[in-house]
Amino acid sequence: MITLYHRPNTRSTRFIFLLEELEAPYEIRLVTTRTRDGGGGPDPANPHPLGKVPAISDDGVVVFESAAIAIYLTDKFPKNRIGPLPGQPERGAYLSWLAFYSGVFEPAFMSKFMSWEVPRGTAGWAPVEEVLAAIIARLTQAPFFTGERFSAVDVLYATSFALFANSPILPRSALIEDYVKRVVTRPAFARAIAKQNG
Ligand SMILES: N[C@@H](CCC(=O)N[C@@H](CS)C(=O)NCC(=O)O)C(=O)O
Repeated sequence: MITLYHRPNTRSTRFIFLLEELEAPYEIRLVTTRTRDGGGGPDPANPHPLGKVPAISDDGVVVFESAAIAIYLTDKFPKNRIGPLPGQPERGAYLSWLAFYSGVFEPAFMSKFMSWEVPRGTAGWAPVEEVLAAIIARLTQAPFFTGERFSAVDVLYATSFALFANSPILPRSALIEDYVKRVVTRPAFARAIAKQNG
């Protein structure tokens, strides 16, 4: 049984979406975290080393950080083919875009949000415009990051894009809007939203 350490309306909500897609047995454990306004605080029950969400425990095996949790869960629950497995050709794109999400995409948006100049050639990420161009190039070739099939990669990117939909830090793109629609109209997304308050 998977335990998801979760706080509503945070990055952990999309793991309810993923668990629903996987039809995995899971329970939600609501925890506190620090909040944007300086309130809240880490929950001693949460195994994430920084007290962040998401984290999961699989009968005592702890996994934290979104990309790692995505890989762990899709490897463990392969029935619905939500993540390419080792040996499948799409596995390369799967791992690459998941790592890109944590190491490039999120820092790029945070840089833009904070108006930081990205020291190109030194920072491990790149300006958001360049990152978005790479994503648009990928989604011009195929409907999803790994190709023709929806995967956990799309859970991370599409829910992030949905969050930034009306923000000036995300330039408008019909291609991205269509992509987000393809993902958030999935029934598992609606189930996740219904369940996210515990
Ligand atoms: N790098 C983490 C980010 C997780 C994260 O920052 N989560 C926020 C909620 S959206 C959080 O728990 N913040 C509380 C804190 O920073 O202590 C991941 O991708 O899983």
